[in-house]
Amino acid sequence: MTETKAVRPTVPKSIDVVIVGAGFGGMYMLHRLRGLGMSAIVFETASGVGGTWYWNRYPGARCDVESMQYSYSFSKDLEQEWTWSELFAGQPEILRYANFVADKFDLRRDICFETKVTEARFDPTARRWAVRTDRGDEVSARYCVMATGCLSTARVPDFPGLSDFKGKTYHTGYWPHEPVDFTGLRVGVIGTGSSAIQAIPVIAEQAANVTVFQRTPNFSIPSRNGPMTPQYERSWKDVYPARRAEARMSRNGVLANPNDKPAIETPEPERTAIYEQRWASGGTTFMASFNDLIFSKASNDTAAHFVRSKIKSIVKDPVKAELLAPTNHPIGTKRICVDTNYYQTYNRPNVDLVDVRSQPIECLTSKGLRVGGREYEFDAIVFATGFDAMTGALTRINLIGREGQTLAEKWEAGPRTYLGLMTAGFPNLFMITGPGSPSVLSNMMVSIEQHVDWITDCLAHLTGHQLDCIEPTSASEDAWVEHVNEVAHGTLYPSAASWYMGANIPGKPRVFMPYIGGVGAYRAKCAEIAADGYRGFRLLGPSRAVAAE
Ligand code: FAD
Ligand code: N01
Repeated sequence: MTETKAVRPTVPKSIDVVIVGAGFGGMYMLHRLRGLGMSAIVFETASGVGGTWYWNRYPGARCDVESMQYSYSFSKDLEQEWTWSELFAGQPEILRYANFVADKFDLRRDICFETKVTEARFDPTARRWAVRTDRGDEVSARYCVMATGCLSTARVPDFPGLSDFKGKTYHTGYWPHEPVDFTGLRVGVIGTGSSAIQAIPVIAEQAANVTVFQRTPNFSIPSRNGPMTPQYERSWKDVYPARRAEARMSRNGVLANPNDKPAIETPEPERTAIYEQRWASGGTTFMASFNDLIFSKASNDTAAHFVRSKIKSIVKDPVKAELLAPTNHPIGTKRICVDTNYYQTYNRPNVDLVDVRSQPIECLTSKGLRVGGREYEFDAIVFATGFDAMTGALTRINLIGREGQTLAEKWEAGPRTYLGLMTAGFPNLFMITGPGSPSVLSNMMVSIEQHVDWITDCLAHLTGHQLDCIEPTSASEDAWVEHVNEVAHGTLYPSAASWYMGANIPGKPRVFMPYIGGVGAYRAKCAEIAADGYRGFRLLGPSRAVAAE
């Protein structure tokens, strides 16, 4: 198992499929395409596989879906062979797993690392994509699969004076490969999302002091992480196929033991007892305490109130406790966080909290940053400020469709897709976990495998029927976008200024991007559409040109 660079493959002039990205999506896509006998090459900006787990090396980074579930299911051998050391694996172990998979399936020989795709232009006559990279590669591909990731475009806000700061700066999503030692340093952390909530407790153990700049407090549930016991591992491995099948048809791709009762109809003290039980067992499945938490504000309030009281019972300083208790969004409508000792960390004498909602960060200075006229001095600043999520990696590539329109232009008012898999005007271009699919609202491993399998079946269908072109119709796309919106607006999600809504990026359209209809229901829909001859798509054979509607 290695994290070493492979020999760069020779890029052919012409190929069946170009895959962009070598995270878990791109890696599995490559494996499946080889199984179909199609030629494929992967371009990846990083120097190794793993995507998210290659880039996000910040202290404390780990998954919050149990590792027995946050892992590939496609290979029975792999599933049995690999052993996780903790219930929720840390980033180094997940990266080792990605490298183990790359070795086991000999993936690197078709991956060009340190190569960014800069442009892909569709030629409607040849029905092929002309793909270009920053290394000067030019390749003509029948199909493109964008495995570019939903959380792969790290973003530092445009603070005035950004380049004035003389100390070290880091972004959680673009962390150095060499160890970062904060011992004895004064560290500022901007942001209190999932990344910050994982990083702050670990940084605070090292640094002389940590000052956290919080714009919006988040709800966080203790992970209750621990070592993987052989018994627990066996209890999964013995019944893996059944558990995986259940996860695939579940609401979020995670076995959460959902309670099918509404909170609002559950009397006290039974309701609180259920929250206590979920809090004690830990993790994101807290949101499965009742079946109406994302639909009913009154129900959601009971869960939010419960977590706020937990925060206030942990954090000793009442001013900090008040600041840390979220009140401006329903629980779960911003990505719920999972932590190890996050709230407890604020009881340390070396950790301070500054509210930057009432007074935003004015600027960075040579010594630190300024808020409310006061300068805070630091040796290092950590930007835990998130990503241009879901659309950022796609719209940064100059993707030019069959009528000359770029994807960025087409999505100016928000992303538009059919099933989150394809977008009209861009034939033969697939997206893995694209906007309009359950994606970031799910166990991404389950959603990645579902998309890769669907795309593989689709390509097999096209080849088997002597077809070479597929594109959704505008009508099917419009109907899907409307459905995605309708379902989202039937929940509390759109009421939060979240990155799901594009709200973390000034000027980004406010559209709820993922599909909240549920992983199982969505899978069934995709399968049914395929079985119905790819209803809503236009499929063409070599003899006809792609017709505009
Ligand atoms: P990525 O892993 O993001 O890989 C995409 C790759 O594409 C990147 O390596 C990128 O460099 C490359 N790329 C992008 N654009 C280009 C280009 N133009 N040219 C070449 N290469 C390009 N999900 C869960 O389900 N459970 C979790 O517990 C969980 N924890 C997470 C923790 C963190 C810190 C983060 C940031 C995300 C987490 N996620 C989690 C979501 C995570 O992103 C997915 O689980 C999964 O790893 C995504 O895999 P991917 O292959 O789709 O994308
Ligand atoms: O990013 P975020 P993240 N001034 O966008 C703040 C996955 N993930 O990297 O909320 C001041 O959530 C911003 O404030 P606000 C997971 O899906 C999973 O933490 O916009 N503050 C927020 O507090 C997650 O949701 C794990 O008001 C500014 C923070 O920066 C996603 O990745 C771990 C600011 C950004 O939080 C992204 O998480 C890590 C400004 N100008 C990540 N701009 C798991 O454990 C932004 N902020 C599974």
